[in-house]
Amino acid sequence: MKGVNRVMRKNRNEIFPSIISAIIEGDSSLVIKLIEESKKINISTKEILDTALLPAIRLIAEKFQGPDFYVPNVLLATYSIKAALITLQTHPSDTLTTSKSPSAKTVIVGTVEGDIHDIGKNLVCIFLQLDGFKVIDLGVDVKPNQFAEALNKYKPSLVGMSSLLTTTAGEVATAISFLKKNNLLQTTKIMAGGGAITKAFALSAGADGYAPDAFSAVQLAKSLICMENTLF
Ligand code: B1M
Repeated sequence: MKGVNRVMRKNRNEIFPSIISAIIEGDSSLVIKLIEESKKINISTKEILDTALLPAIRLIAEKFQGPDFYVPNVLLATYSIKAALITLQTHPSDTLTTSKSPSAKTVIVGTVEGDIHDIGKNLVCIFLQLDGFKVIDLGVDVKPNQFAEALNKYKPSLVGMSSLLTTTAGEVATAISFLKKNNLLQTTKIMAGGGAITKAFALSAGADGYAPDAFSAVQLAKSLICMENTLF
């Protein structure tokens, strides 16, 4: 009830800081209500992402380096971001295309084996979905054989691999070489990204491209599978 009152008083200018603080507090139900409220007053998904979710994500990363924000706080905050992203996915009306389009290209995305970071990967998924790709999210700690099974099952145009840990960056190369060995990359491209990956590393690991952030990931996905005309 308290959360509902906090929602009802919001106008366009107040709503973004309110979403950010609800995320930092890890209050998922309030985040969902605020996102619903934003959509009711016709705030676009892109504006919510740019003005609330991305700043909140940056703030979580900053606070995690500080003295009074611990792993449980990070986890609660990240659940709230997930809740926000899922809520946004129920409002595809302001996007240019949707993954229900018959010509939607399929992209498989996963965080590589040994790594459970998924905030950045989830953002990449949602940006791709908002642009009309059909996204199959394999989650985190994805083993080479799981990528292979998904390739066989979904026949994607592109596979995205994310890695945030220096210790797991090598798993990108391991997974790519497993897929190549099994002849699964004849018509499928590979894109890599995440804090532990550089362009040079991605290319040396056998990826076709590297993207430093979610927006660039969409541009790269389009250029790798020759869809430059469907603009974000
Ligand atoms: Co961890 N963590 N963490 N962590 N964590 C980092 C990554 C770290 C840099 C923190 C630090 O020490 N300064 C460090 C890695 C150091 C290194 O190896 N170089 C680290 C560590 C060490 C660890 C543990 C080992 C800690 C421990 O237990 N001792 C452990 C590992 C667990 C595991 O994976 N096995 C761990 C655990 C965790 C939490 C569970 C607490 C939590 C993850 C929660 C979750 O994801 N559900 C967490 C978090 C939140 C972070 C930080 C604070 C934030 C990461 C994040 O979400 N950033 C991070 C420090 C930091 O980044 N300042 C840190 C925001 C996100 C939007 O950015 O993920 O970079 P990012 O994604 C961007 C781009 O990179 C890109 O687009 C995204 C959007 O712009 N991108 C792609 C990402 N994937 C892409 C894929 C693409 C294309 C672009 O194509 C496919």
